Amino acid sequence: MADGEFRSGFVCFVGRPNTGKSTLTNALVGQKIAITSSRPQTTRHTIRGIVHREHTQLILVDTPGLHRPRTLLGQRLNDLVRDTYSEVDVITLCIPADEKIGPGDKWIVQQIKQMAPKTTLLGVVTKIDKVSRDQIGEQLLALSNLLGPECDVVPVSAVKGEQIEVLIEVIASKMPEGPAFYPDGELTDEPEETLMAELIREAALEGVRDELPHSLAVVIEEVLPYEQNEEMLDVHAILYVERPSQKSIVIGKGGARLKEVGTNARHQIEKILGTRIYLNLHVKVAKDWQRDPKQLGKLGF
Ligand SMILES: Nc1nc2c(ncn2[C@@H]2O[C@H](COP(=O)(O)OP(=O)(O)OP(=O)(O)O)[C@@H](O)[C@H]2O)c(=O)[nH]1
Ligand SMILES: [Mg+2]
Repeated sequence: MADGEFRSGFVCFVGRPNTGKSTLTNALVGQKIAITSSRPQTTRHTIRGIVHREHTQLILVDTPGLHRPRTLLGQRLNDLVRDTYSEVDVITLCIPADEKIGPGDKWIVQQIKQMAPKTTLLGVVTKIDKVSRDQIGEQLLALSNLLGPECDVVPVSAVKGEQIEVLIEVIASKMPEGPAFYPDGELTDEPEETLMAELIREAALEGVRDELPHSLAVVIEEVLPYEQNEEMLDVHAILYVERPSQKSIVIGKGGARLKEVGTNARHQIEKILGTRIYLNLHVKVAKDWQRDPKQLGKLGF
């Protein structure tokens, strides 16, 4: 890049659920702004992260994983991702190094080429720390065949921090010239309440199985100054589940699980906000909210 030339723009990360999009977003931003988990379909809204470098500013848009939807929530999440195609300069498809490219990936590429035929498409092989060098090479070739010869492919490991700066340079090179969109130092445009709700959901996801991760939603009810200590915040949150049986699981014997979730979430929130908090968690049942348009509306979908 020539001296003095500043490039800026938007790039979204898309891919099947659980392919490492949010972990990569956090690694590129250099701070946790998106929650991650080993369960598919963790991300439920588009999250903007901002990367600042001397000659570039990249606005990353992390999106929910794309899959064949089984609930109204699933449909809404897919629509949300499709909406972002038209708003970005570069679309980056994430494929994990340790999984074969399949029909789900081909379907996503078809959709992108149909809906955003002129947008620059880039391929990323994620989680390269999990496989051998030979396997990385094979996956890069397979991804290149899937996308076509005009698209670059880049291998990365977000967990090991490998190739992160290389990926930033490759994305920056595809951006138009233009000024920064966000002030220096701003890492996300997520409201603090959303960050708090997400960190609570992440803590609650830890260790639960089957359908429960999908049934969890978190809403921040109130944030007040803490009465006994003005420097602390008093945060009231509700964890919604879909059935009474799930409520008992989340609360645990004598409230033990909920307490642990509260402690873990509190530590994470305090780290990110830099403020000490008092966290009140309540669990409520919102019957089948994933399929109910009214409930979905109330929960912000
Ligand atoms: N070993 C390894 N694991 C990774 C890497 N990146 C992500 N993971 C793991 O893969 C799992 C899924 O990561 P996420 O970042 O939540 O995936 P996602 O694509 O955002 O998932 P959805 O939001 O559900 O679509 C988590 O358990 C991560 O720790 C990586 O570079 N190396
Ligand atoms: Mg995610």
